[in-house]
Amino acid sequence: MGRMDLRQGIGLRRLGSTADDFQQDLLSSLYYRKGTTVESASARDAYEALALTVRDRLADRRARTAAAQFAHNPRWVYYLSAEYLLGAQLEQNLLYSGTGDLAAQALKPLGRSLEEIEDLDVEPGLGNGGLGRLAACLIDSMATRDIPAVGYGIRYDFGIFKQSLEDGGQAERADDWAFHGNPWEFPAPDDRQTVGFYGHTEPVPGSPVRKRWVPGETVLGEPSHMLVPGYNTETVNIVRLWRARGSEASFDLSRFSAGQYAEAVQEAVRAENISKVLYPDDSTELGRELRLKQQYFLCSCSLRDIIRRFRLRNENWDDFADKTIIQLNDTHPTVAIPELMRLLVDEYELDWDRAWSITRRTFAYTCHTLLPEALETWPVHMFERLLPRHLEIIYLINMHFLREVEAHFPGDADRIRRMSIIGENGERRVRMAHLAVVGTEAVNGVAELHSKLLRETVLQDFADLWPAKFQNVTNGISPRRFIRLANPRLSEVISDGLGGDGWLNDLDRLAELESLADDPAFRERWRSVKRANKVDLAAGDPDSLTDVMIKRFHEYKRQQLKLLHVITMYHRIRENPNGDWIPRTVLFAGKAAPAYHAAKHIIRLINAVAATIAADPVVAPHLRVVFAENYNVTLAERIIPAADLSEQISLAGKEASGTGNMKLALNGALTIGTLDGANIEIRAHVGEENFFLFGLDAFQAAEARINGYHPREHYERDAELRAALDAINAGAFGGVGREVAESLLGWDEYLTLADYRSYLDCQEEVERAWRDRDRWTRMSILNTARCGFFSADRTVADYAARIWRVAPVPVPRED
Ligand code: 6GP
Repeated sequence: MGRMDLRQGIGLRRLGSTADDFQQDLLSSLYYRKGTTVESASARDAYEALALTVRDRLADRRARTAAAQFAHNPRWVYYLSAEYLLGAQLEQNLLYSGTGDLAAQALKPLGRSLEEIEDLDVEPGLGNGGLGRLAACLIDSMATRDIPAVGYGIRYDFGIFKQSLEDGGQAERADDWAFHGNPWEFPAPDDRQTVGFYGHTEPVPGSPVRKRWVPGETVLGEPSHMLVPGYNTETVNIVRLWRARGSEASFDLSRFSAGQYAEAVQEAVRAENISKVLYPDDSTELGRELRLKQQYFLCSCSLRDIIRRFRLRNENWDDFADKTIIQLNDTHPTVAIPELMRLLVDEYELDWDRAWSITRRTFAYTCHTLLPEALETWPVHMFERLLPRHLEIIYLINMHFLREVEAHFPGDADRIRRMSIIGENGERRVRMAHLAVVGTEAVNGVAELHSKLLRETVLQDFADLWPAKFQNVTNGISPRRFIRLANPRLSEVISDGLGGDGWLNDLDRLAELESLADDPAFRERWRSVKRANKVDLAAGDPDSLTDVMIKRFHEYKRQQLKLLHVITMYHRIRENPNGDWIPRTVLFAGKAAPAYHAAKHIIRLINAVAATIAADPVVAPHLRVVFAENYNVTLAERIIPAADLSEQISLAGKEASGTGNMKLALNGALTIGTLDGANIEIRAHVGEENFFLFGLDAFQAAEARINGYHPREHYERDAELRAALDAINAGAFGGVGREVAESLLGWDEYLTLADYRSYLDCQEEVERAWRDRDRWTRMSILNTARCGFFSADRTVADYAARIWRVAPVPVPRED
């Protein structure tokens, strides 16, 4: 394909690229689209006009992308995810459209600075944690690699709750992120879909398999999309988000007229509740019908949209899987498997075997956890009520599947029970992970250890049956978001060192920094960047060791272990006030699921310890504990560049991968960590000598559990540990935290006490390294230089080659 100017036919003017052009367009947006003038524009008017002006630059590329991709009729990647943590859009889109400088210029006549305007840009917090941010990084990298892709998700009215501290404990407020509107979004009401729930099924005369589903309730799914630009390429993909609405007929005028105002809108409200709120939970199953409703809503709308897109260019169903790969981001969208079967068999009248062969080749599944409580299951009776036809289809899938198991392992009834999609221990439940493995072509974990543990433990029976199906694709992160945008100072140093910014699309090039690790002038610059970032963050003395633990609060991640270390340091400093202490700022940030009381107790105790230390004149000069409220992508971008030490201290065998560990290492923080998740691969890349390792490995942890673990033995044996726990129990920290101590001494599910001594010893090694500033800086540079592997561009290349089997479709430039 050569020239492509889609404006030609309609005589549309091309957007100019000079400062003058940009300014004109901004003023015109202000005037014609916001209906205001330079004189009377508010800051928000200026923000929206700027957003629209930047969006226009990308809309152009979007139109060319869609034309090139459809002309090519490729295999599309459809990423199905209940969560996306996209991060702030303005800074991203300025960078990806190369208009940052133009924008700063153009705002001047409005008397506004770009920083002031950027503060008005609200991050859509449509996710909880790692899985949601991974989705955002992967769609960024798919666009950057010119892979035709659409991300599908839910446009929650309320995203992840806003966290604040009240009396040192977590308080939650609703996140009405689009209260002022969202200028980045394009509504596409013509592509709305109708989704059914409840009701019953009826036989179809003459067909043993087909059924007619008569839903008892229908709601509309209305899509809008946001642009997902690639970096340094023409491609602009989209993320399409569904919002639930009642039908036009859902408003009951007669009831309204009778004064029954609430009843009049009841149906619409019930429909709209489906996309009302993101479940603030990332590990435990809530068991709520509304959540299953959300999942089905996402899947049903998205699949119909995918089929609509397929049929624009194709006719034969046998081509469907060659043109479509649907990646399931964990089990939340797994109901897409029986839904595709239902559409193919009941609506498009394909026979079962043909439909099943298409379905299986269309889906792939990524698992993001090892926690048994995070493996979703739904009560059969709930499924039956909400999705009666899907349950019938699941039974049929299960029947065929169990026959296959029986053929491979004749007479192994126990295995059949273990593998069945329907769990029969106690209440009968649908096991979504089993359905996801059975209905897909590939299953992957997100780090080497995780994939191995999936094969050898959680999904072992399935790996026995289909060894080739199981793969590993180690996670990665967007270098644009997490280095270039988050850390402009470091980016400049890197670009100077490497002679250009080509590394942003080819992160392996960071390796060229290695030769600079011994250059004193380069080291000095490296240090001054870190210091300046700490000054900006203003969390504490910029010359102190900035020790950060930023992630969701969960007992397996072991914020409580970090806290025991802090309490021990506090005791040591008090006992020896004139010791040669290394000043430290310990920074925590993260949210706890609102119903997760144990995690909330840990937050409360952190803040109580912080207050006690701050009020202690002996200890405060050496040690400061900070809890940064409302951790989100934007806050992560401020903290990560300022970190010296990255805490990745989960119990080995519990963290699937971690991605914060990658972000921090890439920004030159050194990791103290266990042999868990991607820590193992980070250590292998940066070198053992540049990583602080401690603790049990996954095998030892499992063994400790099997042999009968007694946390009290550690307590009895270790005087400093005893002092820390006794202090909590004695009420030394405002009387707070006894629940934490009780759980650690009582059962200590995640072997915190077993790893305490090893962790403290390792922290002493950290301090030895810190005292030698040149050694530390060298280690820091080498961490950055050797982490190129953790680019999400590499992750996407892996998925494309091994799981999706798709190739890039470049979008021609304008000439
Ligand atoms: C997270 C995992 O806990 C984390 O280790 C991983 O890096 C991330 O996914 C991306 O793969 N899992 C979730 O957020 C989750 O909700 C069900 O898992």
